[in-house]
Amino acid sequence: MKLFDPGITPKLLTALDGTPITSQEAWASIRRPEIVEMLTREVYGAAPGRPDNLRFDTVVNDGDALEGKAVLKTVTVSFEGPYGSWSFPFWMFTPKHDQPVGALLLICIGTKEDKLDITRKVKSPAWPVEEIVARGYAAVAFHYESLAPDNTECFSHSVHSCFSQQRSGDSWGAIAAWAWGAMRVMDYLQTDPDINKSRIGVVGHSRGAKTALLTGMLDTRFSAVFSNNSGCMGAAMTRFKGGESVAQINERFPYWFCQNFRKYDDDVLAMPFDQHMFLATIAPRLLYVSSATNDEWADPDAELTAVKLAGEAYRLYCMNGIRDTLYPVPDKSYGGAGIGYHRRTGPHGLQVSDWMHFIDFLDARW
Ligand code: GTR
Repeated sequence: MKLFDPGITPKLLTALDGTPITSQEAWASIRRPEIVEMLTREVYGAAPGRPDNLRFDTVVNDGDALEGKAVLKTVTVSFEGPYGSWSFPFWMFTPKHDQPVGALLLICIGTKEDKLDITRKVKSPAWPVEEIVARGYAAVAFHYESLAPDNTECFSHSVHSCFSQQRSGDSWGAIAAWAWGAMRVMDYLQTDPDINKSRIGVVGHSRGAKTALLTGMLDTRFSAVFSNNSGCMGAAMTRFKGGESVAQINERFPYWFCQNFRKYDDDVLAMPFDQHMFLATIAPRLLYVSSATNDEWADPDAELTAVKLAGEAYRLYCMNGIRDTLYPVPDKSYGGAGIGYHRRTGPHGLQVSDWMHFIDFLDARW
C-alpha cells in the first residue's frame, strides 16, 4: 500500500456541489444516489432491471439432503429479452426449521464442478454447505459464468446479448451481469416461505467479491454483504493501492467494466470517487470485508483503509465501523455495529474459516 493522503481522496461526506452531508436523510437522498450514479456510469455500467417475464422453475426439491438435515432445491431462472432468451440454475440447501431462516448467497467463481457439487462428494472450502447449514443458514449459490462468460466473448452470448446488440460507454460489463444474476436469485428468495426476507446476505471471493459489493450497492434487499479478497475495484482504495492497478485490470479484463472506465487507466487521480465510497453505499446494512496476509495483488492494507473510511457513512446512523487506528492481528475478527473485518493468514482464497467469521458476525447482529 502506498501512503494514504486524505488531501487527494474524494470526500465521502461532501456532495458533488460541495454541500456537507451531515444527516441520514442527506446521505440517503443526495450523496448515496450520487455515488451509485457515478460508479454505474464510470466503472461498472448500467444493467437492466428485472424482466417482466422472469420465471422460476423448481426442478429439484429433495427433502432428504445432507442426511435429512436440509432441503435441496435446484431452481432455474428464465426470461425472454428483446434479442433472446436465457436461463440459469441456482442451488440452495435450506436447514429444516419451524421458522424461516437467513440465507447466504455465494456468487461462485472458479470451476463449477469443484465448487458447486450438490451431491457433496466434492467439498470445496469456498462453499462449505454442511457448515453453513449447521449454523442455521441456507446455503445458496449460482455459478457466475451461467450469466456471462469470463472472457472477451462475454457480450456475444450472455444475458447482455438478450437485452441489446449495441454497446455504449456506460453499458454494463461482465461484473454487472454477474451481479444482475444475484439480484434475480434474490427475486426468487423473496418468494420462498422458508427464507427470512430480512436476513439475506451476498458473499463473493475475488472477482466474485467485486460482484458481491456491486450487488449490495444496487440491491438494498441484501441486508449483508461479504467481500473476500476483492482487491482492485472491489474493497481496496485505488489511489493508494499496491499490487494490481487500474491499467493492469483493464488490460487483462477489459470486459469486466464499462468502456468509460478505460479513461482512468493512466490517471486514477482524475476519478471523482474511490472505493471507500463503493463500500459506503452498503450503509447502514451490514458490510464485512476480509483480506489475506499474502494477498499482495489485492492489497490488504488498501482494503482496510477503504473499510475505515466507509465507516463515516455508518456513523451517520450511529453505527460504528472499524476504528481508525486498528492494525489487525491476523485471524482475529474485528467488528463495529455495521462493519466487520478480518485478515486471514495465508494466500488469496476463500476458506471455511472465512465463512465462520462471516457467520459469527451475523449471529452477533441478527
Ligand atoms: C486476478 C485479478 C483480480 C482478482 C482475481 C480473481 O487475476 O487480477 O482482480 O479478481 O483475479 O478473481 O481471482
